[in-house]
Order: sequence, then structure tokens, then C-alpha cells
Amino acid sequence: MNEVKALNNDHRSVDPAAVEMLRIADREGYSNIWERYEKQQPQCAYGQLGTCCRICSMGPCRIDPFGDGPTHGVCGATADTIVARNLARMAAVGSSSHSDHGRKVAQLLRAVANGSNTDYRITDADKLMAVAARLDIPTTGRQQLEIAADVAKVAIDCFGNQDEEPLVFLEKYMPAKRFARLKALEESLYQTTGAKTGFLPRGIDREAVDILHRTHFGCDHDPLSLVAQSVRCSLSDGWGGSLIATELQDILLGTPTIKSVKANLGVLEEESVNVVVHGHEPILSAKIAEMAQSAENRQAAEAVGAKRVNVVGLCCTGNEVLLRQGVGMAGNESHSELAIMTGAVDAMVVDVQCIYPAIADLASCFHTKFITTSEQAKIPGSLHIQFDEHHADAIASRIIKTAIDAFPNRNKGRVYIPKHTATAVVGFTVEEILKALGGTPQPLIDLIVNGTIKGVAGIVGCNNVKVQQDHFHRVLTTELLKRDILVIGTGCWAVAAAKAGLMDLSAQELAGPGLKAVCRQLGIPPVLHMGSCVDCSRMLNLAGAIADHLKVDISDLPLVGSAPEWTTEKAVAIGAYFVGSGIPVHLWPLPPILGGPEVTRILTQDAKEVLGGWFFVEEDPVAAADQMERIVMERRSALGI
Ligand code: XCC
Ligand code: SF4
Repeated sequence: MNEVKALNNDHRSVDPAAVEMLRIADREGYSNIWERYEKQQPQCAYGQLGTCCRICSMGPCRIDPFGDGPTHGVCGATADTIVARNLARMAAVGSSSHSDHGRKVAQLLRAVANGSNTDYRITDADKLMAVAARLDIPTTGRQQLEIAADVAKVAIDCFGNQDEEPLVFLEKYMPAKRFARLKALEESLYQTTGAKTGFLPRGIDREAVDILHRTHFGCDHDPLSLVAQSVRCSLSDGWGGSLIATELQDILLGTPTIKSVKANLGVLEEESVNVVVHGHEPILSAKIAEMAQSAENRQAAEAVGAKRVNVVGLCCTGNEVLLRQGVGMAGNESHSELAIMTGAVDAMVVDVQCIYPAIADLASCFHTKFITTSEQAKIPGSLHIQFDEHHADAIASRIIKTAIDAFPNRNKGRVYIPKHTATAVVGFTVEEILKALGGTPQPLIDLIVNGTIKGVAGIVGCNNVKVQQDHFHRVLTTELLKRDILVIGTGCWAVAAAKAGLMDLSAQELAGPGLKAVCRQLGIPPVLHMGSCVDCSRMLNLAGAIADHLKVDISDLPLVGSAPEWTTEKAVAIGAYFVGSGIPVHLWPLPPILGGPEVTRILTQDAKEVLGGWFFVEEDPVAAADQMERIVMERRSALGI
């Protein structure tokens, strides 16, 4: 704790590498998220409370939550309707982003299976068999590619399913008790209200389109109905789109294994061609990391006087290549501009999601090539090299060649790489966790039952300029460890934890006595990196495996979630599918719902009874840890342990 507090020497970040780079930004006048955030002050209070609506052209309308102005929009919509509609649209966008990522992976698996794509292959046959078994696809005596084609078909059908049955992936993966509870909830709401309210998603695309339809002018104005559909759509992400992305990426690219890596800007190398991969879809970034090793590209790098091509990651595509290929991790979301400011990045290659458009301008102050690759994420001022998975090797090589060509233009006098890196032991997939436990969740369950570990907290999410970068992530994580709560997680939280040394084996010392002993015995850190944002599905799977093993619902288990520096609509979807799966979720900063008292009540109180998961908001990391511990202890006593 003292160590964490001592770093608070700058209001913008607790990361010493960021603090160093921000001094340079101030000195050189480089624009950045912090400076632009300050220029945005004061931000719109209606927007913060969620009470502005601009979905039709009679608006925009806004409701003053203190009753000092109009209480209804022109059409008569209340604050709660407006808040619920806005929230539903956030959930739809977030779910669609994850799920559309999953769709591409499913299409690639189909192409590999039918032989039309030869740039990729089945890398993890065991995982293919495990997924097929889970989906009840026959495997004995069948060719690997036939099985892969069936898996791809089931996945693709989940997107376009047009009947009323729940998603096959969800049905096969969700623990039986949770599935039954959601089904029973639908039935009881039908009995009591006479209206259909669905929680079990039917088609992945359909649930998002449903939200676009029901939030069109003059449709659903009922806060409960809108919140229910937000949860249903989000469940189609967690147990559908994201799960498909994770499982099928493992088949194609390999299931991550435990490995030791380096994290923070110090992974950039002064003497090498540095290629930063940023975004979310590892289909491209994994290829770049692979092709950087080719003899041809190695020679080309040497020919311009570089030691090698050093591929490093940012954000979630970084997490993907970190976990599978062990590349260095340059940072989380708020580090993306700071990486460019080192002057040592020869190319930043991005795919989709969480990419600041400001990077184009910033990169133009340096020799850095800012390369966009997706037709879904074009950014003015970038160099666009269109990715096509059917020519992946050639395109990845071309991107690396572009970086190599930029290297000689580097202005050596402007290069400054902060020396900070931390060692992180990462790659804790469900498979690796079970392997470490000897093949079943029973040892973990025993440790929880006998109180050695009180419970498990899953932390996700981004950086948010409204929170001192990484501060909430670090303090909350450290506080939970002290209380013998095992911390697992993904995304930019995981990068924050890695940079802070919390995934180093030495972090065992920060844990309470029970957790410390377990981690020492297993040789693992007390904070487990489970992957990228779509890999939150791994957390669902772990929770599901424990629930099924004990024949209970996820909502009975001493599990709790948090998104302490959340930023994106994807985080809304993740939070909502955790809640829909029976896990209470802490949030900070404030979600834009507080202008709707009924929506706030549904999400923070009613959901507890109905779903067994709910949201709560807390600004202080220590108080948030207190509350999370309280929830864990309540659940333990309800279980009689
Ligand atoms: Fe984006 Fe996934 Fe958030 Fe980071 S954590 S800012 S969503 S990169 Ni998911
Ligand atoms: Fe205003 Fe209603 Fe139109 Fe929204 S839908 S902008 S509240 S009139």
C-alpha cells in the first residue's frame, strides 16, 4: 500500500513511465487525453446523468433530474425511459463490438476447415475436441477438419439464429442452474405481468437489432423491459460472441499457456525496429508477431542497422499476443499516445476498438507510421493497409516492411524510452488453472470452503481519464489480495496489474496469509491474467465450472466483479452479462444512469433478488474492496461456509 501511495506524484497517472512521458508531453506541447479532457471541462451534466435524448428530430430533449425544468421530452418520454434507452443502446454497441469480432473468428475457422484459407491452421487440436464435445458434436473416427467445420457452423448459426430457442453456445456452456433460473424468470414475469420479457438470448445479431428496434422513436418506454433486453443482449455477448471469439481463437492460434513476460514502455528497444500492435483482433496481430521472426524480415531489419523487429502489444490485441506468443506489453489504453511520444515506435498497427483518432496527428510529429488495417476502423491521417485473412502472411510482412523502412528516419535525438518494466507471469486460462490444480476445480473449491481463500474477484476494464491512470486498479487489487481474495481479470486492468508488478511472483508477499500460502505452493502470482476483453468469457467459464461442480448457481458462489476505470460501451456489456450471470459488479466512474431513479433502483437493488447479480458504485478503492469483501462474506455464510 505504501508503495502504491508513494507513486501518486502526478494527478494524471500512478505509473512512473506515464509520469515521465507526460513531463515530455508538457515540455514539447504534445496533445494527449489528459490535456484534451481538461479542455472539455465542465462536461455536460445531462449527459453524465443519462437524461438527454436525441433519437428523434423533435429533440434533442433533456430532463432536469432536480425537477427545475421540463419533466418530459417532447414525445412525453420520462427521465427513466431516456436513461434506459441510452443504456440499452450502449449495451447493444458493446455487445456488437465483441460479437462481431467473434463472427470473424468463426468465419476464419470455417475457411480453414474447408481449405479456402491456408494462412491459418488448427493449432490446438485438443481445444477443438474439447469445444466439439461441449457442443455435442461427434468426434470419434472423424477428420479434424470435418469437426472444425461443424464447430464453425454451430458458432456462425448462433449469430443468425431466427427461431426462439436460446443460443446453442449459451445453452451448452452456461451452468445448468443459471440457465434454469433465467428460464424460470421469463416464465414468472409472463405469469405476473402478462407480457413477454426475455433474458435468454436467441440470436447474437438479433438481440442487438432488437435493441435498435425497441429504442426507435415510439417503441419501448418501460424501464424494466429495456433493462431486461440490455441484459439479454449482453448475455449474448458473454455466453455467445465473446465466448466464440475466445474458444475459436484458441483453436486457431493456440490456447494460451502460463509464461513470464515484461510489461510497460521499457519493452520498446532503442536498437530495434519497434512495431506496436493495438486493438483487439489477434488474427492480424498474431500474424505480425509470427512474421516478425521470419528470416527475410530479420535480414531486412539488420540491413537498416536494427537489431531485430520487436513486436510489442497495447490494450487487448496486445493481451492476446502477450498470452500466446510472449511478446512484451507496452501498456494499456492511456499508454497509447505515450508510446508514440517515445519517438521509438516505427509503426503502430491497429485493428479495431479503443484506438484514439488523435494518434494520427501525434504520429505525424514523428517518423512513426500509424497503420490502420480494418474497414471498420479507418482513421483520417493514417496509412491504411487493408488486412485480408486470406493473404495474411503477405500483408503482415508488408506491414513489418513498412516499419523497417521507417526505422532509418527515426530522429535519435528525440528518442526517450522510460526504463520501467515489470515481470508478469500471465496466461491463466481455465485450462491452465485446472491443470495447476490437478485437473479439477475441487482443490480450489476446498480452499474456498475451508476459508484459505475467501472468494474470487474478477476485475475488468479500461483506463479512464477521469481516474488517475491505474490508481483504482492497483489499490483495489492490492486491497483484495490482503483480504485473501484471489483476483482474476482481463483487459486494461490486467495490463495495469502487470505493470505494477502485481503479477510477479513477489506479489505473493502482498497477499493475506491464506492466499499467500496457496500461491507459494502452486508457484503462481495472486493476481491472474486471463486475457483480453473477450476473454471475460474465460471468467464465466471458470465460474460455471465451479458452479456445475457444486451443483449450485453462479449467484451462490463467493464471486464478485469490478470495472474500476471503465470507459467503453463494451464494459457496459461485460458488466451487464456478469450481473445477468449472477455476479455483483462494482463500477467506477459513475455510469450515466443516475438521472433515472427507477433504472438505478432496478440495476442496484431489484436485480439482486431477480438475477442474483447487481451493480454498485463506489469512488474509493478501499471502500470498494470493503464492499466486495462484504459481499463475498455474505455469500459464504449463505452457503454455510
Ligand atoms: Fe478497450 Fe480491451 Fe477497455 Fe482496454 S479494457 S480500454 S474496452 S482495450 Ni476491455
Ligand atoms: Fe425528445 Fe422523445 Fe424525440 Fe427523445 S424521442 S428526442 S425525448 S421527442
